Parts: sequence; C-alpha cells; structure tokens
Amino acid sequence: MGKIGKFVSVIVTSVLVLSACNTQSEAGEKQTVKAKENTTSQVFEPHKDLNQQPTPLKMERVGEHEVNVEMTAQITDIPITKGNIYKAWTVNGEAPGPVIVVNEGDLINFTLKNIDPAIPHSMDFHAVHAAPSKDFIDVMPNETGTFSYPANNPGVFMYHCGTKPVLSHIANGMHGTIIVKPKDGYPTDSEVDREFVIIQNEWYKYNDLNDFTNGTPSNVIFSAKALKEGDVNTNGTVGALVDSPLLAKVGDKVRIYVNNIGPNEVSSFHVVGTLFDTVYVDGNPFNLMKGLQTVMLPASGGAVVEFTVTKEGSYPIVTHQFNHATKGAVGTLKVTKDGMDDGSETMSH
Ligand SMILES: [Cu+2]
Repeated sequence: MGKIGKFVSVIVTSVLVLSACNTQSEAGEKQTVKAKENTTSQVFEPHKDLNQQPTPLKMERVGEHEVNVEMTAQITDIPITKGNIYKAWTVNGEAPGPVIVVNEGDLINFTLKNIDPAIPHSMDFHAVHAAPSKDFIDVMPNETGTFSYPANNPGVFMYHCGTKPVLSHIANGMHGTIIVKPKDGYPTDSEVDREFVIIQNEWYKYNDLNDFTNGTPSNVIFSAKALKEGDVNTNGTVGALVDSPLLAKVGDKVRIYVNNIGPNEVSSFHVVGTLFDTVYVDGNPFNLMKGLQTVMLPASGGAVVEFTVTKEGSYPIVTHQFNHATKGAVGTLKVTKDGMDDGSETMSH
C-alpha cells in the first residue's frame, strides 16, 4: 500500500514554485477576452499562437486528512500522432491531465487557476460529494477559484472540466484521473510488485462540436501517468506506450489503475497473454471480481486490475473493441528477466 503514498510526498516536494503561469496570465490579460471562433480552423482567436508550457501540479498536504491541490486550465499543443499537433484545452498542459492521488477521508481544497485568456473553465471531480452548482462552477479567464469537498470514497475516478458545452471541453483535452487510496488499502497490496496508471481517451476533429457529437473518434489512445519520479508519463499520443513500453519482471504481480475518460466510448480493457486475477471495479476494494479476461469501463469508469506475468515477452495492452485499438489504443508491457528493457522488439497488435 505504501507505493502510491510515497508518490504524494514526492509531488509535494517537487511542486513548490509556479511562476511561469503568472507571466502567461498577465500576457493573457492583454489579449481580447471575447472568444471569437474561426470557422476554418476552429481555433479561438486568442488561442492562436498560444502554447502555454506545462505547469507542474501543485499539491500540498496541510493536515492528516486535508490536502491543497492547485491546477491550471491552459492551452497547450499536444501531439496526437507524429506531426499532428492538437491545440488542446488542458489541465496543467497535459492531456490527459496529471494524475492526482489522495487518501480516502481527505478534504480537498481545490484551486483552479484559469490562465486561458479566452474562455471560462471549471472542474468536476467524480471522486467527491459536492454541490455542482456551487462547487463545480466556471472560473473566468485569468481568474482563480477555490472549492472544498471531501473524498470519502476510495477508487479510480475521472475528473474533467464541466463548462458548457461540456463535450467540447472534455473532447478538447480537459480530463484526467484522480485516485483515492482506500483507508485500509486493498487486500492484495502486499502481493503487488509494480503499479501503473493507464488512461484511455479519444480525439476527434479539432474543436468540432458536430464531430464530437455525431462523428466517430479519429484516434483512441492509451497514455500512462507517473505515480512516482521516473515512471513513464505521456500525453494522449498514438504509439506513446509502444515507444516507451511499461516494464515488469517475470513473476511480477502487476497492478494497473485504469480509467476510461472518453468522452464518448466504452473501453474493453484487456492485456494479451494474461487474465486479471483480481479486479476492483471503479477501484473500490468492496467491488472485487476474479479471473476476468476483459474489464468493461463505461465512459468515465475506472478499475484496479491485477495480473501476474509468467513469461518473458511483450504483452500488448488493448481495448478489445478492436476498431479503437486500430485507431491507436494499444500499449506494451514488456516483461524481461530482470525488469529492465532488453531492447527486444515490442509486438504490435
Ligand atoms: Cu474547460
């Protein structure tokens, strides 16, 4: 159970200063705040040529059961495929946004700093009980909003911007995962050797609400988010988890915190060459299932899945909805004798 606990202290110590976004925010104030849509490229005028550098997540534990979390809404270029850059609406300059890890029973004091000069943004955490009309409200361009709510349910949950039209804000990149660690841990904590966070998301035509609503995704992608320093951390870029495979050692029990953040599609999460010994649906230890081949994740749904890798080789991670695997939702878990990358070919799927 201690593994993700360590991560929280790592991020607390690694995110002390945050000056870059002040500068960007001041620059943003000088730009026109009224959103103007360009019908050809769909890029809001103030977003043109705007590429705000990623902002480190700010997280600080201020009490035994209380954390302060600060995130930014910003505009940052994200490569979807090699050479295809998406001017994404992001949280902290990542899409999906950074993973947040808190403890069951924590009060979260959440601050959203909106450094997008053009449009309001907000934050909806699926992990909390809140009054949406008060706690998930819009934060205007170049303004900051702070909200408090308890995270009393353990699990793997989606977060996303909830500003209208919600579909545009999610599909343009404002989504991510929050893990609430169970008070008493998972019954299998002591058996787990490695853990990863994998997120599935979709990309559509740039900022095209009609395509978001009526179209099919151009790409469906797996990304990994780091639980500790040195872990693989990627954006939703096709091939990211094939180019940078996740690594394990023969005999390891692997745990994946998986979350399908959509916005629209279901995930049929599957790891080729193994079965899930243990699945905690939505990441709640109470929702225990055994021996599943594939885990069904509704849009926003999460799970903790655990499996043991018995042989050396590369294990494709897919959604078994294979039209989506073809559109990019494939990753690789490479299993070697010592858990180091041996440079062997990764199997595509
Ligand atoms: Cu937004």
